[in-house]
Amino acid sequence: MNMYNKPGIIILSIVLILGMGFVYYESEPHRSVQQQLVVQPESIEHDQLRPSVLSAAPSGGVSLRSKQPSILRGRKDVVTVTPWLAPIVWEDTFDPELLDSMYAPLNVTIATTVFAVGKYIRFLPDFLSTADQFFFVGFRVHFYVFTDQPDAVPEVKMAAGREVFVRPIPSSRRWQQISAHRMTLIQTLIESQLRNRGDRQHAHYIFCLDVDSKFHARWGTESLGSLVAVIHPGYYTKSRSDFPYERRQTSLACLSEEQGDFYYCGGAFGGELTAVNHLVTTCSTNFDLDATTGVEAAWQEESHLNRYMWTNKPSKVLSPEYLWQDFKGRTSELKIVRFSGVVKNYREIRPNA
Ligand code: UD2
Repeated sequence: MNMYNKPGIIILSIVLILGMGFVYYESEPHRSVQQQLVVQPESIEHDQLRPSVLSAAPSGGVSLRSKQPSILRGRKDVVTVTPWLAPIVWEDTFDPELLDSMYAPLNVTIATTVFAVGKYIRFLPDFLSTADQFFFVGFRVHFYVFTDQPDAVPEVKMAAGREVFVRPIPSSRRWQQISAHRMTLIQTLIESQLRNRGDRQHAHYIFCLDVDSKFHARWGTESLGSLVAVIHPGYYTKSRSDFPYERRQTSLACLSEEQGDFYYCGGAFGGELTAVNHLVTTCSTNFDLDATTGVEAAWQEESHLNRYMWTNKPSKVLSPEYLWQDFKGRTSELKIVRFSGVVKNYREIRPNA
């Protein structure tokens, strides 16, 4: 090389150094769990799943019909968008038929996890049969039932495209452990089974739901998004300093009184596989790291989920219609209950009260 190539060599070296830095950063076993501090917008993967009216109406939109939307008329009694511009889904904020027709051509599969360990197996028949009636009706749904009693899983007749897969897991003597360990098992399910392997993707979206609940009305495509959280019915009128977040600084789930957006449910969350995998991996890693110092967050994985959602804002937020509680009276803003926790006797049903 002669003198004249000097600037070229310098530019080439800079490009190489930047490139190596980028590869190192992306390959990242070195990235610590605390580095989830970046607020994540919609993932790229979501773009590939974005529903399109063009695909819904091959004739160029002529056959597509829907009510004229308005930016002046609509719900005024509730907030329908977060400060980071994610929709908050309430009844009468979306057109179910339009959304279904937009998602139908994408041929999506929705994986759904539910855990039924010990006496919680009794909730499974109602959960599954009501899910068949109301949960993503007309779409392919694969239910993954994790249980210590595979033989007790009921045979629920389901519509075409809807299947139940049983995953045997050990029982536990601590309900906290059952509840919290779900994140690790969901991570394994996504990584070993659901993700793209070769030419086959076993699911596009995943929802993770509590079993002691029933569906009462539509829960459908309006809930799809990259990272989806559900607002807990018990705290949406309260100030964040009163949320039952983990407050001890010794826990990786800690949120101070000035932090947190909403109080989200541990009993329902979901989204695209990649985003949910990042969530469950982070939460289970942080839960295990806490355990090494003898700390268990106030509400186990729900506390970690809330900490996660503070720094990784959900791209879609579902209103408490999507997880109500049967013992709670209806409030005026609640026009519909889609999914609700049944009344249960904790002392009788849990392995440890
Ligand atoms: C809340 C959350 C729950 C979880 C928990 C804190 C809601 C509606 N529920 O509910 O998701 O975050 O706080 O840990 O947000 N399970 C069994 N067998 C058991 C115990 C639990 O299968 O013996 C499973 C089952 O799927 C159940 C889930 O774990 O639905 C959560 O347990 P829970 O319903 O007892 O928790 P709970 O009511 O405190």
